[in-house]
Amino acid sequence: MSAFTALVRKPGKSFPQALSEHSEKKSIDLAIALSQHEEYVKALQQAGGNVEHLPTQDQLADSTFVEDTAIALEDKFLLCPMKELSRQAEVQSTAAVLKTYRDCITMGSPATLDGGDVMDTPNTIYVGLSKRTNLRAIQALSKLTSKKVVPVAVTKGLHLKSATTFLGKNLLIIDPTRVDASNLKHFDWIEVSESESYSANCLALGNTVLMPAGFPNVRDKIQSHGRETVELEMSEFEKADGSITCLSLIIPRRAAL
Ligand code: CIR
Repeated sequence: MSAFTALVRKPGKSFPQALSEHSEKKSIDLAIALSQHEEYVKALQQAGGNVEHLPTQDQLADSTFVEDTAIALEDKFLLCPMKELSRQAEVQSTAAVLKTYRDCITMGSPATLDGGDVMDTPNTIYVGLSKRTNLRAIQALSKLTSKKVVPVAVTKGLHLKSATTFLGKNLLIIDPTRVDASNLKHFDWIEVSESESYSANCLALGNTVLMPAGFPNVRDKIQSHGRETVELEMSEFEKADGSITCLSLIIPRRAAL
């Protein structure tokens, strides 16, 4: 049996019009993005995942970033009340599949939440207070889980997980210039510099860490913690302000049963 299920969605025809503040957003190449997405799917499978493709949504430019649409809680899924109007229709499309696994709930206005702001760890869920996620959502989330919910202010960039991701066993990879890290000090850190900031978004799957290609120093540091790394070309997703975790919604086996 697979260790986890990963929901993914190929970029659709309108992906080059994705929301983005990246300076090269006008040069997004759909064909390259599709081939990078294929490699991403292969990496998920090689890490032991069962990959389920959601239907492609050609009209929804950001729909390949499925992580933002929902969160796997202990016994249910939370459908995210996304702030960006152009992204809200993505949620129902993800929900149609999630409902086949577990119950889905949501939270009402004025809460706004993107999955990219939710960093789950064994006992605590850290949630970015960001351009997309507000305090009302964090307060509402704390009533839906037995874990502690701790806000982390995002001072630069889109989401909390643009700045830091949890690699398991108390280890974070982090660019501390982008967040208020005072609530994250008890973790061990792999600290990346501002010029390496894009590599702070990694996806840990058991002992394997998926990371963006082009950061050899960061790769070596991750390997020095005994992890295997898989480097992926992410150029087209980076131009759309997206990174490694954004491209999948991971359902751990316990939630997929
Ligand atoms: C957006 O601005 O919503 C998308 N272009 C990028 C979303 C990236 N998602 C993520 O970091 N979880």
